[in-house]
Amino acid sequence: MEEKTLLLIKPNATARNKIGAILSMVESNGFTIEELKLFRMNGDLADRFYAEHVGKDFYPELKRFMMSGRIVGAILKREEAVVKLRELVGNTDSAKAALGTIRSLYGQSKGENAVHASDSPESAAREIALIFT
Ligand code: IDP
Ligand code: MG
Repeated sequence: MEEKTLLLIKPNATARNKIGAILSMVESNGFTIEELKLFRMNGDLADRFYAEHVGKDFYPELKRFMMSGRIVGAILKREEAVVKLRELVGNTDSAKAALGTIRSLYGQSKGENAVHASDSPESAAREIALIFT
């Protein structure tokens, strides 16, 4: 079934001019870009977007990182979009991400891992509503 998911290109990847390369990978892998947005995340949006992580030991670092620069948001569409994008993105920790995945190519660490991808259709709907209001 055709499905939507949310991709965020995080500040470490936009700062390194990898927006085009990452969007190109996504399009080459069968995703259609339905909507696209370049923006900055403020603290309030970070807390709402990452509600499940607020209070964890790494959250202050994550929040600082996500507020540190430009972010690209993309609504992507294809069959099984959520699972297929998570596969293309790879493991959270860039060092553990499989060869050829976005995080293996453009991530620098577990925190600065180049992209976000929704982890379920429900998360995708919630996150799309937060970013594309
Ligand atoms: P995911 O992005 O692969 O779904 P989550 O566990 O949901 O991974 O974590 C959300 C984001 O928080 C990660 O993408 C990463 O940027 C950051 N993060 C997760 N764990 C750590 C950590 O141990 N140290 C620093 N940052 C982390
Ligand atoms: Mg997650």
